[in-house]
Amino acid sequence: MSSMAADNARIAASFGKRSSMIVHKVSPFNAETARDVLTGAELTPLDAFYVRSHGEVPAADASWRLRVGGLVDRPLELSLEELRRRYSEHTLIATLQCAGNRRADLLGVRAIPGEDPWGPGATGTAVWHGARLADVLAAAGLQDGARHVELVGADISDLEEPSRRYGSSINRRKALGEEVLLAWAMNGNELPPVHGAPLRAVVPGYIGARSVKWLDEIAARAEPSTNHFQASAYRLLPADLDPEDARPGDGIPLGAIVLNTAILEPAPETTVPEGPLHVAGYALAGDERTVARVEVSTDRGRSWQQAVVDGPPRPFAWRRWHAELEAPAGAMEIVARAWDSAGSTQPEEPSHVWNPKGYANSSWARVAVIVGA
Ligand SMILES: Nc1nc2c(c(=O)[nH]1)N[C@H]1C(S)=C(S)[C@@H](COP(=O)(O)O)O[C@H]1N2
Ligand SMILES: [Mo]
Repeated sequence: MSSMAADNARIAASFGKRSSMIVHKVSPFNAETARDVLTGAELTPLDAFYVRSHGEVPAADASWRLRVGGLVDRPLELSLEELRRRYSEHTLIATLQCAGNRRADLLGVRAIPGEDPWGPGATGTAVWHGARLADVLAAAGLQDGARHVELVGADISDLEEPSRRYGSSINRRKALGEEVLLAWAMNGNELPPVHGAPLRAVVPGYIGARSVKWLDEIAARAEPSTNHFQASAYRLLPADLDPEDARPGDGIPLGAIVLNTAILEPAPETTVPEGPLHVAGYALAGDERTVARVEVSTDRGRSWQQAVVDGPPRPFAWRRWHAELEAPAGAMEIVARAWDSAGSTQPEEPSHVWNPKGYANSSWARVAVIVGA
């Protein structure tokens, strides 16, 4: 192991992660899951689940309470024990995916200063246990004027001047969806510190940024959150706007995930033997849509072959897929695209979706390999 790889392994281990994690930043710790782990199982193991954090993991706080306020009739303050006792526990398999997933492919179009080159591993699927946000809001008495629900965490991001806690918001319709959980457990284990212990929001079908970790405040509001991560970051700016000139409120605020797929196997820029070739990946649809079909092509989309898609179609979780191709000797590009339950499919090229912060790369998955000796 090189000394850099050894350093990364040591840092990953200090956050409870295995050594194959691809570390993008040490402080705050940001790391993506290796391709072979994603192909390996429907549920991503905890020690390999990606981490995306904008500030350091806040210190555990024995006096932690969840406060629910804003436009509600009965503000609440709950310990974890009270939350678990008063509201029924629900279980859901849901995929988290960062809006920066597959940004690396956008970097080939034009530079994206200040953002890390995430590959296809800024995503993972877990079984979450928690209370429904809708049940807690019902107990608090959500007022008619509350059109948005703000979720605030205990961590501080210095991206804001003056520094402010991480926060985000979702609209009323989503907040009342039965899939949105206040989760205290992940894959049957207590929520790990780096994933938001003691409590995090899980907003299935929405970009990861809305699933606020270290959650301690919920506020019903008339307007979307003014927090940096709602008003300025995680917005799709037009391609011709310099992000330095962008003002809060510019661009399209990202909520629902945009249909996307990734090829995990074979790995890019590798040499594979001539003959039958196993291709595998995942696909994920946004909000309540499901992945209906996945196709692969080796002639740049002139003809397509159906992939075998695992599991029944269901919202909020990825569907893993695989296909067996015939690979003739020479250079080959494999592309893949998904279709969702609304009949939408994906744009062809990264340049078709390039945006100044490099979010929501929904373009065809592409992997170039050399077949043969
Ligand atoms: N409090 C807080 N919540 C947060 C973040 C953060 O930095 N602070 N990052 C968000 C982003 S951008 C993503 S993609 C997911 C990542 O969740 P994970 O680290 O558990 O995989 O958490 C979201 N929730
Ligand atoms: Mo993210």
